[in-house]
Amino acid sequence: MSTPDPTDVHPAWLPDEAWRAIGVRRILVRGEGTLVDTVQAEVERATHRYGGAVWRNPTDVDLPSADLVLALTGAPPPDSPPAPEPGPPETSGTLASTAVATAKAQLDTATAQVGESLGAEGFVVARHAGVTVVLADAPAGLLYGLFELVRLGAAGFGPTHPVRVHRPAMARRMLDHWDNVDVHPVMGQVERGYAGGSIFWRDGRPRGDVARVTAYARLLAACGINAVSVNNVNVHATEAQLLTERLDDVAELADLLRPYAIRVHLAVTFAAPVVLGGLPTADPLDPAVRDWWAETTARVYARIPDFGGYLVKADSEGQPGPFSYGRDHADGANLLAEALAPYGGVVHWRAFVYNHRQDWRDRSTDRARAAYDHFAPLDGRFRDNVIVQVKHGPMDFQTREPVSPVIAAMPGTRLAVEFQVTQEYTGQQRHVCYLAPWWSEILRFAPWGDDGRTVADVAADGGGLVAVSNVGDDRFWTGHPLAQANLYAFGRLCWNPRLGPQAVLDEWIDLTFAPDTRVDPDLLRRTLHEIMDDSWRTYERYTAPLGVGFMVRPGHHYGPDVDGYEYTPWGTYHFADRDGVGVDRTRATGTGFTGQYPPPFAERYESVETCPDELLLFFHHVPYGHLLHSGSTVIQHIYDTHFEGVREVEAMCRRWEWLARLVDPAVHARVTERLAEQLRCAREWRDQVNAYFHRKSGIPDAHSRMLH
Ligand code: GCW
Repeated sequence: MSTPDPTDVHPAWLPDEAWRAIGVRRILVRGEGTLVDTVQAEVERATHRYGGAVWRNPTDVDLPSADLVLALTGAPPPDSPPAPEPGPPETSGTLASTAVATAKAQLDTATAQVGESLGAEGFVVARHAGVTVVLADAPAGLLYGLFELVRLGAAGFGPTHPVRVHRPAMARRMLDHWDNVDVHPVMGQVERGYAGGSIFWRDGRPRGDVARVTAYARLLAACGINAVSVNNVNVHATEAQLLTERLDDVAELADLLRPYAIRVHLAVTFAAPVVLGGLPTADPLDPAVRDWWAETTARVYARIPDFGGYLVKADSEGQPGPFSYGRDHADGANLLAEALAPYGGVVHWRAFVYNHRQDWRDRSTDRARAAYDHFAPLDGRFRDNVIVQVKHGPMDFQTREPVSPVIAAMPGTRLAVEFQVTQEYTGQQRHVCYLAPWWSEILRFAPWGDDGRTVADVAADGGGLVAVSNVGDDRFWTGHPLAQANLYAFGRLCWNPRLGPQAVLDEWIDLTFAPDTRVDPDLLRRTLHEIMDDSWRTYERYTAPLGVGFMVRPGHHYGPDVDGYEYTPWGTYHFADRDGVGVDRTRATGTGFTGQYPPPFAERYESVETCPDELLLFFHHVPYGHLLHSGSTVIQHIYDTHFEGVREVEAMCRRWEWLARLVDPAVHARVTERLAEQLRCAREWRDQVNAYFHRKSGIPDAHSRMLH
């Protein structure tokens, strides 16, 4: 692959045009610190372009009137008006000072009512007497407030509106890069990466692309991400050294991400005391091992004082862990947590632990059960700076899975929920698959019943949300330009999980597709919605049916291979025979997995009567003639959805053609090329899945279509 020209990188959701409404203002910036410096630099860049002006911490009383103020609440307001009394103050200061004082008074009233302050990252936006005011208690809040204004665009400078308070739902909003430092012989530079090389590393060294990493940091801050883990959770020999002799490489990245309020985390190997420290053991209860982690961690913080913490994949898919020493995951995680605690760091300890050397003949072992079986009994034993990081489903980022029962099983543990923005199982950024509707469904899921807490609540009270990044050195960042929307949406849902996926898509469209290229803005918006809103369900329709999962080509996981994983050790089976298909995970006759859910889901999933159609084959083995709630039989549903899915992709292709004159030609060309591949691949899925089930079942299609 040729090296991309760094000047040619797509601006994603921060094109210059998105700054126009801000860039024409006369702006006061109030406050001190690195992040306020960033705010100033950002607005200066915009005003240079669009003709506005910026003043930082002005002291003179004769300030020119400003129409945008970005201020820390602790900073003295412009020309120091008298402290506001409740209600709009009667000051004779400039309009800007009046607006700030008014916003502050409104804020005080609002926070008194809610009983909460803005916190470390919250902010308010208000508009009063022709002045827009962003106030924050802490610098990060000011930065997020600025990006909210970017989102608002001209609407942020419209008619007066009262103070609006914004606070993130999740304290930590994290992306994990599965980036290798060395190119891995099988997995390449980025494991499960579909957007070229790593933006951090190349061929065993830091890539040193300051502009690219800074641009990335801006994009992440603009959608609310505040933590990044910079190397793969499968920690190989070179990557292990990032913790010790190659710590400077990590520090360089931390320096680039810090101005955008992003903290660096590092994936470490549990065997580090052996492979890096030369100790004979990594036993978590061994005092020498504890000392090694304490000393090593002290060195990390001496070099990177705001280091976020460690991320660990242990006893999983060949990674070392505490099991080698007869210890459990609480022993392992607490060891690292103890070393991090003095500095306020956290350990993200992944719950993705299962037997990947299963005998397919063994019908009693169920991979879906594994995370719960390993972790639920440990609830209450983890230190409070341990975050158990749970994949959202019990298997592995399939197109459809139930929510992981672990999320409801560990009330005494801080949990983070892990998503996969990189589209390993959802079309690998060659297929359009807008994932926010899927994530939104998961985040709104209430495992204890409709009146109970949701997955988002559990994450918000615990360790927040994490996702595997989909970014690489591709000029569009994500390979498929429309996959940028997934990254943007993940950040926004971390900030506010109640946002509707379509509203988030609107934000992304407005920011990304600059208004002056829109001949017909409504056509562009409508068409993108038509292509993207339901694209996850379209993908589901032409791939593995009814929640059964996998059926992908082993190894690279792209394209259909119905039996590809059927007789492998990975625990990913569908058990199709001539009579039926699906995995019996009931308590009555199957693996008992349904029993890991609290009522009502233990009951709802147990019965074929109440199990939702879309998860039927995840929980039950049923005959092909089984009647779904939809009124269709399982076999006819398989045929119908596969034909329908391909038709929907054909419609996507046609719709995208209509946009030829409305979007940047380079974006248009790239998406066109990807859609052609999506269509080819969707047809392949349709024909292989339909032919497979036709041959197995011998049941013809009710509509006599070609089944091959
Ligand atoms: O889905 C699997 C992927 C592996 C990945 C693993 C994990 C980083 O195929 O490539 O390893 O999940 O989540 O650890």
